[in-house]
Amino acid sequence: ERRGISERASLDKRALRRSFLDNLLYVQGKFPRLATKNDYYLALAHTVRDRLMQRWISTAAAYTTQCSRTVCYLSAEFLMGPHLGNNLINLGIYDVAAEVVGELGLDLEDLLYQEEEPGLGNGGLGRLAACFIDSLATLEVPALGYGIRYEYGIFHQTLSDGWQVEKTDKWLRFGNPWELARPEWAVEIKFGGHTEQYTDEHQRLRVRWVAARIVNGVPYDTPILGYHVNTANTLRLWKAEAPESFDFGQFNRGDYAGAVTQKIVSENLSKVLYPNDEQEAGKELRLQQQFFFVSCSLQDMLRILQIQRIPVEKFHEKFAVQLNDTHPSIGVAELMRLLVDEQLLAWDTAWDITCKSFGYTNHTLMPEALERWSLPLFQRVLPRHLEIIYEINARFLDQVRIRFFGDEARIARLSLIEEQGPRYVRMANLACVGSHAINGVADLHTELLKQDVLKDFYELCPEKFSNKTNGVTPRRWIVLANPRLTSLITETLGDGWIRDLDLLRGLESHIDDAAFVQRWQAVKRANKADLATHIERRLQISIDPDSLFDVQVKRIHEYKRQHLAALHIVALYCRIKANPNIEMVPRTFIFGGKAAPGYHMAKLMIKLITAIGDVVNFDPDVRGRLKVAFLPNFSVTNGQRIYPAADLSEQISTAGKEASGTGNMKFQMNGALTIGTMDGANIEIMEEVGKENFFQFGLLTPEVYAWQARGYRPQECYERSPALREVIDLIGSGYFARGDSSVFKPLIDVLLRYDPYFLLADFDSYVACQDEVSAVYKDKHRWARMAILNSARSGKFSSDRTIRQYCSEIWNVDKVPVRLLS
Ligand code: 26Q
Repeated sequence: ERRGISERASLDKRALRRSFLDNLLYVQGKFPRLATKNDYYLALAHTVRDRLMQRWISTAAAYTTQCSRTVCYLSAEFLMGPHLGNNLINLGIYDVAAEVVGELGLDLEDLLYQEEEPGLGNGGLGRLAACFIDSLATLEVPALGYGIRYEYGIFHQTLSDGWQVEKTDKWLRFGNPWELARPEWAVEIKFGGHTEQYTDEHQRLRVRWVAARIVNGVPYDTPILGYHVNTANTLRLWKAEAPESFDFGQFNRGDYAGAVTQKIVSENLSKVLYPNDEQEAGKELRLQQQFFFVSCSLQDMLRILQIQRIPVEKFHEKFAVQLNDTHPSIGVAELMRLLVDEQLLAWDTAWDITCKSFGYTNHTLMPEALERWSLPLFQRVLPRHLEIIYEINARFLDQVRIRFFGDEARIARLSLIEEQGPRYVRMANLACVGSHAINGVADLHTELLKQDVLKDFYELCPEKFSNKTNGVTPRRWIVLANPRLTSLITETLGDGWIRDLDLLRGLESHIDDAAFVQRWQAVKRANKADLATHIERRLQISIDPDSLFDVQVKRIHEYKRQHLAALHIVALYCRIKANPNIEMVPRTFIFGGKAAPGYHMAKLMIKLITAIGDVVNFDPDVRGRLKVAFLPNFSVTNGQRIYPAADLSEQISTAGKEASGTGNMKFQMNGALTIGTMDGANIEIMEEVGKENFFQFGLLTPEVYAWQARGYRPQECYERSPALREVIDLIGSGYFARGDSSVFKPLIDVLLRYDPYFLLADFDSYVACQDEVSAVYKDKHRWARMAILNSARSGKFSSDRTIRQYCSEIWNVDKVPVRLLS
């Protein structure tokens, strides 16, 4: 029996080949002759999965026997990206796996691209959660990621005539070899109905929640292996199912169809990920989803306490529960309900436990993005939680009144309930009151939270606030995405940098080594050639790998200002049209990103970029000096091809709007230079690399505020800048829309009348800065040295650093090394 485990989990080449062929036969039911690429992918996935199991079980055993303190990361989104390549790297068998499949006439990369990525997130926030669970496992910290197993992830984006078209993301179509259903740990979740008071056997007044509807939550577990360690933590995602018994009333009355309808309604709960769409804010199903996964997760934690025989009063000693934005913040009220109504603890005891358990991370500075739920909706879905929130609020405001007697305006701002006009529950306020720690995701963002968005909470409890600047995992974003760079760095420094990214500083001493710089340039050139081939295949436009690759990939949003980059392209185009022989550094502009389906201006921004491309790419006057490519369906998978091939990283949000950004860090690590505003983590990137290695432009946050206060007139910028006028007029004329001046009118009108994101104010500064970029790029050697320094100084932006700070400053949790059981 012992030999059985070790044979099936062995990492040597012979055993891998044996497993691969066995799995093809016994899991896929195919001989090599009939096997499809997908059969081979799944056979390899199961080969890797077999090797994860032993580590997963050993990890669970270590945590259970040691009753380890555990991080529970609650997130409505986990944007994981494909698992196979990452697991091969973390197991240390990527190269040997490539040999095994190679000897069978297959290409490993080809098989990796078979995997449908689990796109269970919108963008930055969901991808951050994925980087965090990678780092937690690598740092050997006991952790559970809790979320929703959406049947449909973020929509698949296609383009039709340059307009975005959404397709459903059927990621589970061919099955998911990485997850294991655990129906034995299913929980019941209540919705709606009403509450009743009753007196218990000790004559104490208690509340009972009589629900209108019950839904089952079934956990699906995915192992998350750390890099070169035995730790395999768990990502536990909940699927909603109709309880078998609940519809019998209806069924027995003969309403079979009604019972089936109920089943469909229940299962809708985990059906689809909501795009971060203002249109969709306040939707009932979204609140139900949030409560569903949070209640499942908290009940799961109580079950774990029970099996480890830990008294419920020690909940906060066992678990550190982190709220990824306000999406799971209903957890504050739900934990109170579980502790008071079900575990029968006294209110004060329960409140003490709750506050000591939760931490809250804020990810936004946009006031309109703060989550609120209308009272009638909240009452309808969660009647008991509304009562609990009223009670929390009454006690909280009593404390506030002691500190700020008579300051009614402040009390109204701090209240969990918004009372002016229609009434709302304010989820950020609930998260702040119910947490012992509140953090922003970059230095500037945290400062703005303290001065602005959460000012009143800061003045009440300054000690709760701290900054945790975001980071990204170098395993996925360098080792997996950029194997050429990985080889070069490892040959130069050894492989220690993969777990300790600060060691990249060692590259600085090679900056005068001509052979090293040349190899560096060859790596970038090869990555660019790969991406050029990919673009040519996808978009049927030719790309010059020696042109400057100028890249902006991220969700499409006005505050991120993809249209500012578009204005710059048009400015360059105008220069060429005015003087066809003008000398110009050839550039390839690469864009990617999804627009929320109901966000019309964002969709128009995509149309503008593709329309400019359709003119510029084929105008003979341009002579190939400018190319514009909008790569459809930006995703983790596509990001892995794009970041390694970038020369220039566009991080051009209006100062004070981007909480952090994380794409900026992925570009930097892969040796792109940044053109950026002093926003989010850009500021810290510039601090690390030095001003001389960063292209900074644009208004600073206080300047933006001052312009706003003075009354900003974008029309004046337009009138003052001839270059800007020419660009705006050309777009406004319909030049990029076959003469139809109506297409881009809404976009141009907003810019000239309101320009809420200060594009016109920043235009001249941006264009001047881009001219500086071109001047530097002409000196290829200088550019390469700057790029090397950017990479060498990216150590701070490893999510390992971020997670160490969360562990010591918020979670108070230590690592628990895992011994392999055999
Ligand atoms: C809200 C209500 C209804 C439906 C959807 C949503 C929703 C969903 C996702 C609202 C926001 C999000 C995602 C926000 C997000 O990704 N924020 C980004 O977080 C990153 C990680 O901290 C930062 O780097 C980015 O600056 C920030 O924009």
